[in-house]
Amino acid sequence: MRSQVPRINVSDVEQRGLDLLEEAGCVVVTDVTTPLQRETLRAELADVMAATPLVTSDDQDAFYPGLTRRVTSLVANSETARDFVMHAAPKTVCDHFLLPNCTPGGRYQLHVSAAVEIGPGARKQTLHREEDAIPFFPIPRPNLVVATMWAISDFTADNGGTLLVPGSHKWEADRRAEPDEICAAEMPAGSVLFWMGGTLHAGGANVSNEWRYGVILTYSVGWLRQEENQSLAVPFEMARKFSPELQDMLGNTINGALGFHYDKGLPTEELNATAEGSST
Ligand SMILES: O=C(O)CCC(=O)C(=O)O
Ligand SMILES: [Fe+2]
Repeated sequence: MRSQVPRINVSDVEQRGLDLLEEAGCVVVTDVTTPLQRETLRAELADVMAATPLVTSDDQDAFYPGLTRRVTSLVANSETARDFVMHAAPKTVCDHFLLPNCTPGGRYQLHVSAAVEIGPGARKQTLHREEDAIPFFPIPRPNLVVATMWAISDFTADNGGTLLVPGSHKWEADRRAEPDEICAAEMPAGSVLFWMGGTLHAGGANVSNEWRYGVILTYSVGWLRQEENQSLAVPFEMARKFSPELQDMLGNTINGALGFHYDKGLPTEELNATAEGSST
């Protein structure tokens, strides 16, 4: 039988979602965002999306396929994306899978943020693991990264819905996925796909006439180098106004001694030195 991505409601993340993620390495969670949030996010990102050209390369080995568009720095670009980053559903998942692998008293952090559009005619991405960027640890390995894809439009097998290989987070590094082990995460707008840093996946091919619009947010243990440099992505003056929790999530904190040796204090103290109040 063709494999499938398990699906649960947002109210079941703690009860069932964690076990499903452990077993399958991926799960779709429905009813996470409202239509108003998705509309607001689209409006907040509209200008930067319009100013960002489509990938035009037809290089079949390129990580980003042609006819796709990718806008990063979402924390700086969208207040709604900030709410997504700090949402209770990823918190439940990351507390469970990442916190045990953080330094004592340390945290996990935002690793990558991007709005990803896949246009009609785009080819599929190459299967990969989010943890491919991290050397040294043999695969399978302890959980270092959790990934989420927020469906802003519907995701279908035809419009580029993310492809997953359930169970592959437990595979040896050199095992290749057979065609019947790969499935598309079909989900209505408002859902969020979660997958583990070790799970094989890819953006799907878009053979439809519509655009697929998703927001990818990934999280990593705080002692890792972030894939997206959040200290540069979010201007200092802006980060100062954020809540302490969001500032920490951007990596402006210490993890054991890591991050400590800047003026021998908490980076957030420096960040907040002249803050005139904070809000998310
Ligand atoms: O667009 C997608 O569905 C997946 C994107 C992805 O896996 C990535 O950019 O790492
Ligand atoms: Fe990926």
